[in-house]
Amino acid sequence: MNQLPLITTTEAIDPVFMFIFGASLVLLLGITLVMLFFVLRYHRSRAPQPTSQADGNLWLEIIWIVLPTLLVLAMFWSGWKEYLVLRTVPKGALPVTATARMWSWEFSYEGGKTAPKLYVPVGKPVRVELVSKDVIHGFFLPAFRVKRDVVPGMSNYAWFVATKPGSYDLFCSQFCGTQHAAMVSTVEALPEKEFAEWLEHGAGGEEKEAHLDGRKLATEKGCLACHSLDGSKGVGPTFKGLFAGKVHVMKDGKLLVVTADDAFLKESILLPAATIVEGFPPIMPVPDLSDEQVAALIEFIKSVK
Ligand code: HEC
Ligand SMILES: [Cu+2]
Repeated sequence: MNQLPLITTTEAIDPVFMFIFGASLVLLLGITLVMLFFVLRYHRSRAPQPTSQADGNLWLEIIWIVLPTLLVLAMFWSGWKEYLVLRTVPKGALPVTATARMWSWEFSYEGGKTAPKLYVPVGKPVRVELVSKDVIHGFFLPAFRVKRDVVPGMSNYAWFVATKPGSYDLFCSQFCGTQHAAMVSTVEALPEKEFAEWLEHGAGGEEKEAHLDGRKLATEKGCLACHSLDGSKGVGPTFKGLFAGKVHVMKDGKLLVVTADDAFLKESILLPAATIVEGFPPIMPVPDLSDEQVAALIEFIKSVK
């Protein structure tokens, strides 16, 4: 861009890809053509009897050992060199934490701002810390040639730089459960000024407030991946008509009928394992939520009638 000749992850990876792809293509065509030629030239109708018997050819053998060895070493070397680019975060990169959970992404910035999309400034490298709250997810940015597993309990990272403003796909590349396909988001690359504005104020204030919007929160925190709002059974029970209704639960190994009041909802959200709704597996992840967020979620669940 303007100052340093910063090599982007795309610039690092594409030549390696073209080299390996090109070498494979040349070999594929070369071997196929020679094979076809031999099949025709030495067809039984043309050459009914073997005309020569070669026991070996030292030079041929040396060539077909040395050339492929050099070729695969060259592939390794170019791949390794550019892999190091992927693993070496440029100085001054913007730190962002990507939190993956079944089945959503949350991106948080220094200063506490969070967003369901990965906002980044154009021209500035971004270091993404990869955190999983439950199972193995995959952080995949095809446009930037970045793909890295997000493993629970393991510290991992990726970096990239967007050189043009725009919206780029962000996928989860590891099959992580029934709603895996819904685990999509985008990288929103904004010009540096707009990004600074977004981070500081503007949309910032709104988003902070919006955080207490229960519906939005339920989407961002991934609740709606498991809980429907229309009465249909998902991975978990529907939120529709849940409040004040009767729920059959397993608690301490006993089957009970309880009323879904505030206290029950709160416990169900904060300690999912304490009471298990009958007919559902005990797989709800323990969310990490502030008290206000829990209150907003409960208000939201009450509103789904
Ligand atoms: C991975 C899927 C999954 C996610 C994500 C999830 N839940 Fe659940 N949830 C379940 C399952 C399964 C149950 C039923 C078993 C149990 O009680 O633990 C459940 C039960 C509940 C209950 C009790 C429901 C009832 O009918 O009595 C509430 C309330 C609830 N979840 C709220 C939430 C909220 C709020 C979030 C988001 C912060 C959330 N869940 C995220 C799977 C999920
Ligand atoms: Cu995933």
